Amino acid sequence: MDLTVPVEYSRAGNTTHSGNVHAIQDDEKFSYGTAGFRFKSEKLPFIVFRCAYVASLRARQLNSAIGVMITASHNPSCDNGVKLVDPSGDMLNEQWEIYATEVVNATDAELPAAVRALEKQISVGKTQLSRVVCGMDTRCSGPCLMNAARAGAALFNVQFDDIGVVSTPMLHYAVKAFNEPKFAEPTHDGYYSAIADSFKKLYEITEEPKDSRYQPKVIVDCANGVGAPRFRNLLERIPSSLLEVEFRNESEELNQGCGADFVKISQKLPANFSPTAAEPKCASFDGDADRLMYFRAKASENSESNDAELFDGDKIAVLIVTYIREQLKDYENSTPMERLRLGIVQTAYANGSSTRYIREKLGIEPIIVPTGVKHLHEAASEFDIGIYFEANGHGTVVFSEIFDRIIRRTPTESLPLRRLALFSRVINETVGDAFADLLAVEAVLRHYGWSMDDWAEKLYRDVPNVQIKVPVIDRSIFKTTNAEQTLVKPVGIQKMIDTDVAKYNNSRAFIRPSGTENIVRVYAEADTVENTLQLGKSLEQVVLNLCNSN
Ligand code: 16G
Ligand code: ZN
Repeated sequence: MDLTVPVEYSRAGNTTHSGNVHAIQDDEKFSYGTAGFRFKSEKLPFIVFRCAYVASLRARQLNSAIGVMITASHNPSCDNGVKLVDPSGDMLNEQWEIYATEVVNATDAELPAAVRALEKQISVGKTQLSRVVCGMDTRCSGPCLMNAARAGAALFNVQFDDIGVVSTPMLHYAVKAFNEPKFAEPTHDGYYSAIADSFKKLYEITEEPKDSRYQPKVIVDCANGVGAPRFRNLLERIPSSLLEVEFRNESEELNQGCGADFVKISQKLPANFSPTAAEPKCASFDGDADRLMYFRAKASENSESNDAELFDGDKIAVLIVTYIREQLKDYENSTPMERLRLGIVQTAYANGSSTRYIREKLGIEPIIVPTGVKHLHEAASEFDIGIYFEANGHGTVVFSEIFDRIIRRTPTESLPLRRLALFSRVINETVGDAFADLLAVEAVLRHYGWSMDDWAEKLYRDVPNVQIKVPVIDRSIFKTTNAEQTLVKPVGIQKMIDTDVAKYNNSRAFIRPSGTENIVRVYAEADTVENTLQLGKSLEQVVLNLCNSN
């Protein structure tokens, strides 16, 4: 194989979309983090080139389509990133994260040897189905990085499919569709129509309660990202009498003062949403539309207050599990012997009230795993119906083959089971998907005839909580265990956290290093807003003191 790397995609000749050369020093190291490689966009051409090469090798190994997504999600527009997607639409296998890291970190001189070493470790049989499927978000560095990916896949002559500007979940969906033709057509249209048709059919067989307070209208904050054009495309297939969507934040600065991450962390209304206007039901996507956060203006005596009341990933998860359980009752009553296993997966960021509600009211013991979709997805896949959501709005439901056979493929007269089958097709089970999740939430709210007030009052109320980012020089000194809820290093800090937490009622807190930024995150919750802020501040101080003393 000819391993001639086009000079613009070598470390030394790394060329940005503006045409500048941004050489990368040999000793600069990169690692495949929670969300792939994510840096300032000028670092990325050689990384994307090498990742696409790794993707093409994996595609040959598995004789399948492998995905490459070019996005930095909710990060600022000057950043970009790349992550690889496995054939079933899941996150990349962990061993291959290591391979990708090794290949990216080789110097230009070491690259041929690194590539040959990797090729030796895998066996390649038939390759006629191998292809690299690449999508990008709306960042202006995207097209140049798409070219880098095309060049990387070309090293092996692996077929390259540029599917253009898509949300991250659309790319995951397309990869699965390329590999499993029965799943869906691997095109934008295939994705839109599969989801929209299921939504419309579900709508038809759902009778809205007589005293319904449901409103078929949502105002969507698109984070000035890919959600704006692509969700508009999807909605062309859904009559506005079923669901009316008003779009905001479509074409200004990406993720600037808006988007799901901004709303979640600041608990404020995003740009262009007003506390005084009658905007009863609002939702935010993040830049690549794999997170969804519902919100509305928080009732306040101060008409200038920009505070938002959040209906976050936990609220969405509890709403969805309530609905699924209700639909399942028919099945459980008719076949008490063969139960479908239903599970809920959360992270340490889940609001304590949601975890208590799931445990005490729904009688399900939630599984808590470390942050990052791959951990949640993996744990949820152990169930026949696995619901996973991060509080930040990333989540979905995964369904087992048993579910597929019993619920989707067995003809039935039972309305609840038909609803459940359709609901499972509104959901994008490859990964959290803001569009699919929004349609799923609307379907459930309409089913119950619920307004936002109902959603807020009929399930559980959040305990006050706060998240604080503390910049640090070296986050690697922080090591956690117990799904990131306990700090084992630096030694002694966990004791300080425990002492602080014990001062408040209904309180919980943890400190963990971010997997995506050079910061440490403090999370705290307690019985009142004041106590929560105090607890958060005092833990922030613990980190600051530690950093100052080092
Ligand atoms: C990434 C993860 C998200 C996680 C976040 C945590 C994926 C697709 N995305 O956005 O799941 O919540 O990182 O960031 O895995 P942190 O480690 O900086 O808190
Ligand atoms: Zn995202």
